[in-house]
Amino acid sequence: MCTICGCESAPAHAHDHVQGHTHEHGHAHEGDMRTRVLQLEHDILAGNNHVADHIREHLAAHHTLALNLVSSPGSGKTSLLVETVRRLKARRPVAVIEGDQQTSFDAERIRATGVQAVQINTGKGCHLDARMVHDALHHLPALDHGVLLIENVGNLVCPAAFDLGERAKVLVFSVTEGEDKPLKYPDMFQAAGLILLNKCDLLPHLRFDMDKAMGFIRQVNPDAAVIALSATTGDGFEDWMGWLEQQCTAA
Ligand SMILES: Nc1nc2c(ncn2[C@@H]2O[C@H](COP(=O)(O)OP(=O)(O)O)[C@@H](O)[C@H]2O)c(=O)[nH]1
Ligand SMILES: [Mg+2]
Repeated sequence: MCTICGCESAPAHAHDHVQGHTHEHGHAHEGDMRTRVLQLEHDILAGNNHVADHIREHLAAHHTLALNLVSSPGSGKTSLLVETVRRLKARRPVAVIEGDQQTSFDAERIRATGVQAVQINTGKGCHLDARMVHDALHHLPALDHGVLLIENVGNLVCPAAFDLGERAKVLVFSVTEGEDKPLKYPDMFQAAGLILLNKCDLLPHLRFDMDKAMGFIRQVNPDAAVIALSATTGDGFEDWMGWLEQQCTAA
């Protein structure tokens, strides 16, 4: 179970048992229940972090840059990845891990570019965890000096808490979502190392206040790089590809 939202995610290395005492009638005190939930959450995240550290070591040994793309559903992660791998594949080894509850549509969109993709279906799960990524890596070749792009399940809540062994979380925030999302989902905006402001080609048709959005982003995350772009027109891609190259050098 995902202890963040309560959905039926299969946790990585979760301890199924939770210690906690019940009183004589067999009912747990409310305080005990809270302690048990916190302990379970702690165990799940600790187990996840352990696997994530292992992935990070493996990727570092191959000088592979891993990025975890997070966003709400439909903000343009797959469109962005398709355009990105098209530009990147001639220069570096690249592969994609796709996470969705159902279907392999996104992996098929990536494979159409000639780049390898593994689809993970999480079923009722609301996020990818490190164990899923670890298992998916067994289906991909080593990407020496290359890039592993992971598209997480569309969800602005739970994926914020799960380290997948990535170098950075890249948050795709499209201008059709409204300026207020950084304040409504601060954990995700805080967790991001880079924020891609997508669908900027639509700005003339929207009442999206860019200054206000930037102000809200800076309230919750003063440090993340922010790049405005459009996966449809390719505007802004030079900056995004430049950021990727810098990260590759660092990896
Ligand atoms: N106008 C416009 N539409 C976009 C852009 N990026 C994605 N879309 C559209 O947004 C919808 C969802 O895109 P998709 O890549 O599947 O989003 P995902 O669910 O985050 O992977 C699709 O209809 C895309 O064509 C963009 O930059 N501009
Ligand atoms: Mg997608």
